[in-house]
Amino acid sequence: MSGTDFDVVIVGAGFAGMYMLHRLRGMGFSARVLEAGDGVGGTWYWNRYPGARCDVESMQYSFQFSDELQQQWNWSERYAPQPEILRYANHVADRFDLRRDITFNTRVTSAAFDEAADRWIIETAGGATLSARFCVMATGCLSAPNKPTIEGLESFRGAVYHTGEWPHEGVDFSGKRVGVIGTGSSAIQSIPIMARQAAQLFVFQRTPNYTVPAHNGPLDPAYQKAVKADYARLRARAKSNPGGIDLSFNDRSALSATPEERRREYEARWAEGGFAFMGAFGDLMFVQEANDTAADFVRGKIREIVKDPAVAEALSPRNVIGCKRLCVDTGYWETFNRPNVTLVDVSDRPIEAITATGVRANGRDYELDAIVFATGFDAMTGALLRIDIRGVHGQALKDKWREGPKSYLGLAMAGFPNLFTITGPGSPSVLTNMLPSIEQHVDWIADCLAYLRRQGLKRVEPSREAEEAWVAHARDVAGISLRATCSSWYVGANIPGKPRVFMPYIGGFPAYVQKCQQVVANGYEGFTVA
Ligand code: NA7
Repeated sequence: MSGTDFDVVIVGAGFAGMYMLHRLRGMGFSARVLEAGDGVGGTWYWNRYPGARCDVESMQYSFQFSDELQQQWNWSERYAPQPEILRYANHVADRFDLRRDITFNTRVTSAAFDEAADRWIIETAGGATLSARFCVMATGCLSAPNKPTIEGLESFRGAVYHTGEWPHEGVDFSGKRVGVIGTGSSAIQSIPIMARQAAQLFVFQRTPNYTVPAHNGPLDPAYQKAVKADYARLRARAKSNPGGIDLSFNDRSALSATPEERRREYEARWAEGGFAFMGAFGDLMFVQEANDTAADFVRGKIREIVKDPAVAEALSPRNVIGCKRLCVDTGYWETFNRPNVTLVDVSDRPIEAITATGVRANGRDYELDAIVFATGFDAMTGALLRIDIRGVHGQALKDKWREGPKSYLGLAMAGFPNLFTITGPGSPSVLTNMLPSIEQHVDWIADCLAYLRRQGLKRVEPSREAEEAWVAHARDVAGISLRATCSSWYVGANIPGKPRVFMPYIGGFPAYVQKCQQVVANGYEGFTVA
């Protein structure tokens, strides 16, 4: 690393950090990216578990800031697999010559605001200290793995993995007895593949989850060509939808449709595959009875597919569909028909212990050679709070966020001048297609820094009033949706002791973008600049 003083230090070299660097460089700012891994790609660098794949279609889960890039890159499948997305991230890094300003294998441990100098002092695990006028946290929403403490884990003599920290060389489960803990998206993607390899697979399920088929396959070249002929149109349609994804939405109420009309609509969307399922009716996420009709349909599918009625029953979720993040799978339910797969329901009694030879649950010992923790992440706040971030008067972010994250627009925090978060809590982030959300945040931050430079200003910080108003608004909007009603990682329920606050902004991408634009049009309304 040459030099230690920068205009901007960016933490993280995932898609957010990479694009932030590209923008800042283009504007003549000096910037340095610090990245814990030894390569770019963030989420797609770490999550190398079998079957890892993006649930947003590949033609949409990609950068749009460079038309050349989106024209020249070719995706191979409808939903891109992790290795291909990682190749794409590396291609972006090479194409825009990003690596020379990225320091790899460098984990940031602290960031403290020096009030006298209006600069951030950033320290790394390796003992380096950097200073920067601005600090941008591009640390990701799902990047701090959740590793539950289960008694006896250290005594286990077999191999232990976490889906979010998968070995780069891969894992061969051939002939092995494998236990998977968790049935979230990572588990649902990896279980069908691990089941084909392992001698025996035991799935420890605390809460059954909804998943719909992906119907993945090779990307139709004609479709790819048609999109590229007018990519802007697809991008614009996507951005006009709440999730920033081009999906077909049906505004009609599920309750105004006849049972036969509903069945037809759900069948069509089940056949189409993916998130479009939740666009079947306009009120699915707002009216419990409407949601029940979609949930019943999926439970019916589980009963049709899974041959053992007791297993089908245990796999059937009872909660609101779409409340936890809907999963998209390839052969998940079918996997439970395999003779080498056993569902272990730990919903009534948590896993009792991990022993030297396996997992003890429901009074029984399951002998295992390997345990896979598919137990998710300390979402949205975890990666930020694992860094000791201190603002004015030495206030720690973890103290400010003791009762849940507070920010203005998920972009900046009162008391933490010149610090930005990309897709931070309080922004649409994980409820949207991350790539356009990342681009929108990066562009907003870049414009803000350009504005400050033009005005000869050194400091920007949201006011407490603006922050409080945004937090209150985000909470009110969340209350309208059924999404805030269950124990999901959106509300921090998966982490013991984490405050229960609905963290992402649920008002939708278009409304959020409009608000961000209005803030700028009104001279950075809600921010104090100096
Ligand atoms: P998730 O969706 O948080 O899933 C984690 C799973 O692990 C979930 O089924 C949890 O059950 C389960 N879990 C967590 N802790 C335990 C313990 N202690 N015992 C048993 N089971 C446990 O993480 P993913 O990695 O699958 O997906 C995260 C996001 O990445 C996903 O939503 C997409 O946006 C991409 P629970 O439901 O909490 O009862």
